[in-house]
Amino acid sequence: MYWDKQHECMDREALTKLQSERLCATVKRAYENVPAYTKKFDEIGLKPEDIKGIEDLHKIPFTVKTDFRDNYPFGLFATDMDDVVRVHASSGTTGKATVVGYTKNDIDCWATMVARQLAAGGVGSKDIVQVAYGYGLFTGGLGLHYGAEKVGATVIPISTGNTKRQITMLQDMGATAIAGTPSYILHIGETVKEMGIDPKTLPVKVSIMGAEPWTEEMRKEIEELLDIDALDIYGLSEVMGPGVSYECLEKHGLHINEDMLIAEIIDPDTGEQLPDGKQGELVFTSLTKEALPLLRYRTKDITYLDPEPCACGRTFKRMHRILGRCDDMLIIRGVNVFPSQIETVIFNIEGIEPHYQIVVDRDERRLDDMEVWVEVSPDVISGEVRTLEKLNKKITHDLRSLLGIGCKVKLVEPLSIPRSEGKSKRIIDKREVYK
Ligand code: DLL
Repeated sequence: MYWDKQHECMDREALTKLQSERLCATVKRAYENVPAYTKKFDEIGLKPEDIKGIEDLHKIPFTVKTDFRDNYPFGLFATDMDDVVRVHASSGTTGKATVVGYTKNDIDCWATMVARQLAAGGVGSKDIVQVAYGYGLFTGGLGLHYGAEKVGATVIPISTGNTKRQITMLQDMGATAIAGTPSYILHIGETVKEMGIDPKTLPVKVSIMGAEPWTEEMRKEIEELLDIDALDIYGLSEVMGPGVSYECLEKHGLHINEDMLIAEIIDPDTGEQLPDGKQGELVFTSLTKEALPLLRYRTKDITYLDPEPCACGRTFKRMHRILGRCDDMLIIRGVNVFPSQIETVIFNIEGIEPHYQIVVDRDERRLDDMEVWVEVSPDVISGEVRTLEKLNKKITHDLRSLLGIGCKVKLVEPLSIPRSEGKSKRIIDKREVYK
């Protein structure tokens, strides 16, 4: 099932022409309205007129996450705030969030992206979609919500958490599709099993899952537990939110919404463009975004592109599921966490040595569990237990308020965290999420 066959199955020549036209308009808009882009272009003597089509893309300087921090909160917006109807935010690398904005038209384009995903999973106006992504500054909840409304489905905006209630809703309201992070849907599936419910009695037939890395093994498990098709949806706030690319029922890579975005793969070390099929860092340029035009945004996600047409008939290039990151960002229960954020908290607290380690695993419910080990100074460790407890509470509290998720803190003796001679090993991730 297609939502927008005209674009999703466009021939390559027409698509390239459309991309080139839209690229020129985007470059002009960014250069004329966003001082950060004017500066980037002027510094290398590049004029918007020098960009005549996608063949000139490589001339454009990259945009990176720190550009958001440097222009916090609205400095990268290309429209008046009068035209911005929504903002979302995701984690920055330190204390400041990455803020993104949308005009009415941007929201409509985004909903179209998600509608394409839903239709590709067989979801239409007769369906009921339970949205179990978080609603709020995170783009997951509202992103799926607007896409589901666009296809005319009935939305259950339940948000995340309260698993038993999720299952009751699935039973009582008869949702035919569910959207959420793969680890959460897996947890729902396992709870269904524990409760002795036969998945065949649930009308749900498909799940739309993303926001964090997952594996083919997880797909099989979820499909068996809930007797459904499990599809991968990719996206990031800076570029739009969920729906940047989407899987069809062939389950063979994610179609990139190429009429609204240009995807490139680059060598993360040299910045050189790499040919289709070669693994590297994924980079996006927006083609329709009004509030926040983005030129060559480096996602830090690693994958490769497949230009072969898919058996489903869509011509949009596919990206392989995300294979890793070229930075140290972790995704814990769908929330992006940078070790530098943890460092910001820890280094601002007295009585602590500048040594820490982050240990990530899955708990008995298969949900992510993060523990931060922090070295305390010799006088604190030999002091009163009460002082240690207070310190632990303070770190736990400060981490929760900066990261937006809870984690356990373990205070350890001075010198107990291994010192390394090169790059310190800050993260021990036992989850094996990239395969
Ligand atoms: O996670 C948007 C989203 C919401 C996507 C719901 C899909 C579903 P951010 O919070 O900005 O946005 O995080 C973006 O999450 O750069 C990837 O590293 C990771 N990510 C997102 N989707 C996938 C996926 C949302 N399907 C960051 N597979 C991205 C692997 C994913 N990683």
